[in-house]
Amino acid sequence: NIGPIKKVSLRTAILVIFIFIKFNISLIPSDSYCIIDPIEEAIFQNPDVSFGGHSKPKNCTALQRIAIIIPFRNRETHLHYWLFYMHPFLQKQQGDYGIYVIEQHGESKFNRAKLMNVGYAEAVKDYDYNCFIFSDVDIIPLDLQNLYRCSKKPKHMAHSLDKFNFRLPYKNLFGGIVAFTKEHYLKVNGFSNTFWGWGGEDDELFQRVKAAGLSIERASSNISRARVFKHKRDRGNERNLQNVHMIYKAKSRMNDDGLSSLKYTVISFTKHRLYKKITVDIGSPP
Ligand code: UDH
Ligand code: NGS
Repeated sequence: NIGPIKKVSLRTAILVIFIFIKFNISLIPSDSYCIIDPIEEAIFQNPDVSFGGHSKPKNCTALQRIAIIIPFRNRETHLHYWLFYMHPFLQKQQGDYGIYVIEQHGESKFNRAKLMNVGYAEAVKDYDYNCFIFSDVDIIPLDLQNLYRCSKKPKHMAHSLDKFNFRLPYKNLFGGIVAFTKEHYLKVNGFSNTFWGWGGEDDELFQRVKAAGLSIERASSNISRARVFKHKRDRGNERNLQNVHMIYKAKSRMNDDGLSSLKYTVISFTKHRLYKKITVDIGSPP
């Protein structure tokens, strides 16, 4: 026999429990189990990657030594997810590879192309790389058959993206991820250093490839399917319409603007557990 007050509190307790179950309410704050930084998991899952982000197959010698160059500023979360997905992927492909994150120091307009050149110039000082894969931080391949390797021709690797419904938006697109042998990257004198802000530097690289008498290749769009992390346009990387005019002057500029004219100051080298970060001052637009 329970008293009327106890009866009311029992009824209230049952009602509260019912509401919690019905509306899926939890007393544990949801962020306490959602915010796990993928870098922690990536470090845990990739013990064979050496400090600074280099890995190579244990029982054979790879023919290609691959530097993966990532232009970077203020995209930590994307980088951590990229490392989480890509280290296992690259190891399964038995790659002999190193990850270089090239961070633009300061607030001036972003220059993706110049950061790529810095990545090349710094990576060759570290190891005898013969293949260079220049990749955005936000693109993840979906099929292990998509080989992160160089080919006989410069290779475009971001032509089958979810954001374009896995179709090529225009024939000469050469953005997102490209792979060059050392010989070919030197032949085109790298990217131009003069594309500040968003747009066009990849189109200009395509023109350089043509001007050097080379052509590009793409693997089948089925195996090249890739996901792009959704994001807003970054501050400091606004579209620069002036870049459009420079694309078709690639041939006349190619020898003087690129690796041959590259100038920058290294602010810091940091060997992280799964990558090497090089922070650089690359100047600002004239
Ligand atoms: N990047 C940075 N930080 C920046 C800008 C660019 O790290 O502030 C790097 C990063 O590797 C990125 C790459 O440069 O993946 C290319 O830049 P992006 O991702 O901004 O270029 P994308 O063409 O997207 O992929 C343009 C913005 C589209 C916004 C659309 C909103 N719906
Ligand atoms: C073109 C840009 C390229 C860019 C491509 C795809 O318009 O740099 O769109 O961009 N060329 C110029 O601006 C001249 S995307 O839709 O992936 O953001 O790569």
